[in-house]
Amino acid sequence: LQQKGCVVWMTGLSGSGKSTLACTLEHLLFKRGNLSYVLDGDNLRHGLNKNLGFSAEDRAENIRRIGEVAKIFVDAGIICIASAISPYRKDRDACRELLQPGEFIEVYMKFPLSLCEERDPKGLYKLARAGKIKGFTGIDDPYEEPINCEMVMELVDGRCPTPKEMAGRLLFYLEER
Ligand code: GGZ
Repeated sequence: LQQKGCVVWMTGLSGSGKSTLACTLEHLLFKRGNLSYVLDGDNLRHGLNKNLGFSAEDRAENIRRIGEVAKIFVDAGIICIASAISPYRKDRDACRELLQPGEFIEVYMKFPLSLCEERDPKGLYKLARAGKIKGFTGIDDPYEEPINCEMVMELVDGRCPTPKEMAGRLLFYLEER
């Protein structure tokens, strides 16, 4: 049951599987008796961050708030799983700076835009391609890839690892640390 708080920060395009992986990891941790909490960008936009849109400034403020809340969880000894596109490197790095070395585990969901767009769980890519949503990440808004992140999730022989496989890998990482 022993655990130390940390932040598992998932970054990547819409439809890259951040929320699903966050949820799967939370379940795995719960089964092991570890306390965790998911901070999901899209969910928080209904409450804490409901006054924010998708301009670079608003995304920066969105990520700043998620980072500050995540820090509170770490202080409480909880494993905080954050999932937000967090497209700007400097915003992610600022969240890392709030924590002690080793407490911020950045996970890049490195799946091709074509795959995310094919999934299109909410039909948002379709709307973005039709010009009905402006400034959609990956379409007409930037995504800055991590340079030195702790873990990269990607295709293996053209196949996407399952959420369980990815969560298992993360769990192993957390156990080792
Ligand atoms: C990107 C958008 C946009 C635009 C609405 N760009 O896949 P989703 O639907 O459920 O999650 C996305 C969510 C992004 O919120 P985040 O808080 O993660 O974004 S950020 O970290 O960049 O602040 C997507 C939906 O909101 N969505 N408009 N223009 N995603």
